[in-house]
Amino acid sequence: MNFDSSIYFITCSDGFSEEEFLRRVEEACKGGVTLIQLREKDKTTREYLSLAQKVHEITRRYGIPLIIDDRVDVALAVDAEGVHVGQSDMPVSIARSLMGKDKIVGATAKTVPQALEAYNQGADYLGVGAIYPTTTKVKTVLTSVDILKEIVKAVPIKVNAIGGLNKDNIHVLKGSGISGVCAVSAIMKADDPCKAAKELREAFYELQKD
Ligand code: TZP
Ligand code: MG
Repeated sequence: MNFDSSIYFITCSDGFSEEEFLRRVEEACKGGVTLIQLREKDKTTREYLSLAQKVHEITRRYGIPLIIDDRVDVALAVDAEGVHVGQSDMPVSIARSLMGKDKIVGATAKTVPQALEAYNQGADYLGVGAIYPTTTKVKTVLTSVDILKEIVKAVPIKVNAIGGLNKDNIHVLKGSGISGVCAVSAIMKADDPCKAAKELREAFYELQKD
């Protein structure tokens, strides 16, 4: 599937009512995010499924592909456009065979060998980071911009940077060859998620200029 990973918004519903969470997701869509990942760590399967259906109803209206974090079953159940797997989740090859060739399969990679393995197993894109320390709950170590650049050179698929990124710090990624930036807090926790998405978009396109 063809997709644009340039402004990849990863959600986190912690601390929001469902209504407010869905409002923020829709505002981010209005602001021009190009890809959305539903990322929930503490929900039951039923809760995850229910939220995924509601988010998919929004993203469909905006023509933005929805990626489900970790859960191939949830992705298939809501006919999401893709799934994202980390290093402790289902291997990319199995996720790919379950999702089929037309869906998007993304993977987390922090090293060149991990990136090559994910690519060889059929990943469409990689998320690489954390570039900066992040307050979004995640067990992660930092990945340098140099490693990010090596990964971009090593694989022919889209590579996105992730971790603590916002409109004011993504300039460090200039010249790295990335296809996009992933952001949770910069959009999710913004006073105005629509404006935040727009600003991140502008900053990213500024970065892409020669
Ligand atoms: N993987 C590496 S960093 C991260 C994930 C899921 C979280 C990024 O969140 P934020 O709020 O954009 O730093
Ligand atoms: Mg995961």
